[in-house]
Amino acid sequence: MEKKRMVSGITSTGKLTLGNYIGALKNFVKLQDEYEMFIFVANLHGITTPIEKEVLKNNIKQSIALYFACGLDPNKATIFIQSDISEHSELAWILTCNTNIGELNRMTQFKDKSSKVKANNGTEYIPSGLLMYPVLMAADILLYDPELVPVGKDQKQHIELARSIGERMNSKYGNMFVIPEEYTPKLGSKILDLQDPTKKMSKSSSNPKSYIALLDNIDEVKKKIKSAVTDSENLIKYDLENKPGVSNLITIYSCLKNISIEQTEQHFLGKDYGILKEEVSNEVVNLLMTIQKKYEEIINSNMIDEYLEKGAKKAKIVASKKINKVKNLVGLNYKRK
Ligand code: AQP
Repeated sequence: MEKKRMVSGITSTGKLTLGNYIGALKNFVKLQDEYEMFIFVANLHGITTPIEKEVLKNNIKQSIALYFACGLDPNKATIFIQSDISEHSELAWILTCNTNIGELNRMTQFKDKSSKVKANNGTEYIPSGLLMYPVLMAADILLYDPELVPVGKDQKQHIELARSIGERMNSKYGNMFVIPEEYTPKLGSKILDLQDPTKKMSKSSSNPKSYIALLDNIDEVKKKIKSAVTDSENLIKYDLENKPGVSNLITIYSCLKNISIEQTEQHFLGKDYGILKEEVSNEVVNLLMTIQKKYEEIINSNMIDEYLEKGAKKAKIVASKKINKVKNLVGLNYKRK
């Protein structure tokens, strides 16, 4: 039986976090046997807001090495760098011409991120990439005809947009794209900021204490978890609305132990926040030590280039076939009917 296809990527805006691991990478690894996976480093998305050249290069290399260190297998999944497959940008333009500005203005992430840019530098300068990036994301997806797109909660609206654009193109031009469904993990689709647990843990946060990077120094990680915001109740109970900090620690523990929230609550019954933090810390540290050991082996070898070449070749075959079909259907190839 043919495997179902999945596609996903992680933006190279910073150092990959525990949120990226639990919400994305851990699931990619789990699903790579069952699905035909296309996983890329979203470096074109990485330049949406200003970023130093050397920082970007470093983020790309680190991300790829971390994909492998976390367990993605180049013999199972097709792993590549987004900008190596020029069809992503080409399709993004064609989709842009079939998208309304109103649809993009409504995106919650655009509203959030554009208001942050304004607040940070006190000007009205908003990079147009912030508005347009969901269209590039739609292209990233539709190019590969996946049945499923694994995403965290915050990306749901963008998947909806990709579906709308795909459906619009299909009804305008004929059978162009497979319309994908989103795949959201039941648990861990939104790991929260350690200092402000009303927000998502984010790699581009200006406060390093608010996130755990997979390559963080182990002592720093312990300190970050120790100083994670909780509440004064000293009751280990999952209640996202009233106890977001504690609920976040419970979620992290459950995801890393592969147990349910109820099992975690049961485990910590009658214990205090000190114990909760200590045990969460032990789990995170064990995970990070394993990842960091593998990362060191990979980053210092020439495996990365070899694997990427292999991944890009496979991705290119699918992407070039699709872009040709799109160009023909849109009428860009004057020789084709
Ligand atoms: N905190 C999170 N909890 C669960 N899942 C998360 N993801 C990201 N943060 C969390 C999931 O990881 C995948 C790749 O996301 P991304 O890095 O491309 O973009 P993002 O969602 O915008 O993540 P960041 O860290 O907040 O990026 P920046 O700082 O650049 O804006 C997605 O599946 C995402 O849901």
